[in-house]
Amino acid sequence: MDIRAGAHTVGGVQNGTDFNANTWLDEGSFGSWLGQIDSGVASNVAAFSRSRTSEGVLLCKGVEVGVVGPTPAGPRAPVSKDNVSERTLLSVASLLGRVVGYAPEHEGDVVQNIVPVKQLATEQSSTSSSVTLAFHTEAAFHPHKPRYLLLLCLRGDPQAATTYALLNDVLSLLPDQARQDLTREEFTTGVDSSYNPRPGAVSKLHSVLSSGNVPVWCWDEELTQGTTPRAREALLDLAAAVAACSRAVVLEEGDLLILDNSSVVHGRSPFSPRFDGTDRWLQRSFVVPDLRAVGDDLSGNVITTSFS
Ligand SMILES: O=C(O)CCC(=O)C(=O)O
Ligand SMILES: [Fe+2]
Repeated sequence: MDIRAGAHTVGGVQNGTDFNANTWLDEGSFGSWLGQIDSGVASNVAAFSRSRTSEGVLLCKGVEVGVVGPTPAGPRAPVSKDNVSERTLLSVASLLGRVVGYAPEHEGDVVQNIVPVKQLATEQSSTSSSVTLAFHTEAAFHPHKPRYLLLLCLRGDPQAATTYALLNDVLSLLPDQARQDLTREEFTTGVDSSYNPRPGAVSKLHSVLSSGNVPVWCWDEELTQGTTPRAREALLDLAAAVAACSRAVVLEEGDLLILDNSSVVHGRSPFSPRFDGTDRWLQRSFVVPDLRAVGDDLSGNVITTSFS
């Protein structure tokens, strides 16, 4: 972790008023920006995506975010900024696979503004603030969950720590019995409220750990439930192991944090926003390895699976 990459300079400031990141991605017109990604960032990202042994976390420092106006009051509120951060984020994300949005979430935006929303301060969602955001695999309930998520910090908050735990660390602490029990398909995960689910909607039965050579993790501390006594017992062991090897990073302006959603769970500490345009502001993008696997649940770059 903590790979420091050189400053990323991506050309002139543009007026963002008519800029739509989804359209831009659909047209593939960011191709010319790919060549402008700082070579240190590009090679670190490429090595990260190739490595079977990577820890699953890459932090690039000093990434250019352009001219950033006040933090908006919500993910889809108008913003006053140029397009540099969106172009940077999409260009780097496209090195890892196919960038996607999810229709119910932020209306399918491929670059999402993650900002504290006053009315949602206590929710278990990325726009909360006054509560601990529990550890989760991003969209753990989703059949087409992202392989990677990218968090680019436009404005930091010294109180807000992004927390995470690496599967390798957790496995070293997990009792053998729990590890075995977590590989059984005896778990369900509730559908996140941001996906407008029908009441009580849950995923199909799944395992929390895959049993292959390179284990894959699918767990949401709040939403994953065991359907048998041994599954529930194993979840308690898992939560204890994760708590014991939790790590944290306080994102600062120009930090780009890339998480491999198959081997890292993440969350966030509480913080106290002022809701005055100076609050923490991240931009987030999601990447899947291959759009073909999504089948019919796709419109452009937006995954349309419905849970309602
Ligand atoms: O705010 C953060 O640091 C992470 C929030 C989160 O879980 C997310 O954006 O997916
Ligand atoms: Fe998340």
